[in-house]
Amino acid sequence: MPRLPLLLLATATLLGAGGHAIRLVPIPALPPGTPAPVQPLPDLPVLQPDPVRPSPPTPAPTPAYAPRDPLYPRQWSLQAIHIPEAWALTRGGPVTVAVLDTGFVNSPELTGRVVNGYDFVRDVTRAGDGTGRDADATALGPYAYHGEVVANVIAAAHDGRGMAGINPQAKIVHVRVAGTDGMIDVPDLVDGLKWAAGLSVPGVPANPNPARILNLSLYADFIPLTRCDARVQAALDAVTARGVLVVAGAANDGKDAAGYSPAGCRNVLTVTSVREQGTRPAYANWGRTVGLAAPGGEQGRGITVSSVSGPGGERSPDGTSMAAPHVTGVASLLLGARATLTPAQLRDLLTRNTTPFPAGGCDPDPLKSCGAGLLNAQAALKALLTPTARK
Ligand SMILES: [Ca+2]
Repeated sequence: MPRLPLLLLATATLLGAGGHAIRLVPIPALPPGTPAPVQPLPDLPVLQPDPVRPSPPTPAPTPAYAPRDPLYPRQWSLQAIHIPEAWALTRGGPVTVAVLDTGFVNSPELTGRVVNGYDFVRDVTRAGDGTGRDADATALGPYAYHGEVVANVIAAAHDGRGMAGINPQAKIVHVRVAGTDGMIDVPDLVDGLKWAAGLSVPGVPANPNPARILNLSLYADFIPLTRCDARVQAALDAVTARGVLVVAGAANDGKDAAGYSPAGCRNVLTVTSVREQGTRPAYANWGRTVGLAAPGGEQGRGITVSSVSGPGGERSPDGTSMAAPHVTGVASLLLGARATLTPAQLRDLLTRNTTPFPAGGCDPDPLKSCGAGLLNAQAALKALLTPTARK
């Protein structure tokens, strides 16, 4: 049976490849080392101490707060989505987020908050670790950085080193679904989705750290691109019924996202990418299945991130892979402020409290919609924390 691959979303790296390739541009692999031990985190309570109250105590606004992390002044994407103003409302909370991607990298940005989750890559050749599925999700191969930088956008520490993440208290569970070739078998993705949300998967121990949000910076390359894959849809439906929000990148083909999986599926919040000016780069998918846009940048003006394997400890990738974790990070701020929010409530808060695109649209062609608007963390949090602003 031919493999139906999923490809990770990134169009370029610091090395630059020219054009907007679907595949990741190879970079030097992480240096070989001993796989890091599993670092289980305690189960997180589902409820706040007093979930009935309209909102948890909100710290006094501190608009002057700015992380001292040296890359922060170059993190234009955080300004674009009003993260500094959001940090005046909340500095985050210990929400568990699963990153279904290339796997575990022991990033100093996530010390004490990252879990080496599970390796779902069954194909021994593509796994590159001598085994099929196993409990070590360590990322291997030239794309190992991909899951690392996605996680760092969401959760990097405000520690005076590297970058600043959106929710510096979030806990990351790395679920390895991509092989060393950066491709993903659909059954591995389906099982990874279920496991990440705490659902049972035959032959795999239960996830001790079920996530509230799943980040999918990946997409299917099915030909023809006409529909959502039924297996992926069934998994998305199951995890949503469990109360878990799924955030996915729209993909980097410059085409209608409706034909892509998971971007074109139901029960997924699909995110396309805009550049700093709020307009759609040519690579970014579009259309009615796109929920909203977030910064994904473009070549020469990517998303600045910490990366242990990057030159000088940093990278500037661009693509819808980078847009999705901005939404995931803000969703985790919302869940940190109110743990009882459902996936539907999170979607509404995120898509109904956006910044309008310049001149009314992200693209001169009205067909090429980027969804409800540009992610706005401050507006979404205000809508949550101000009862009169809610409907
Ligand atoms: Ca940092």
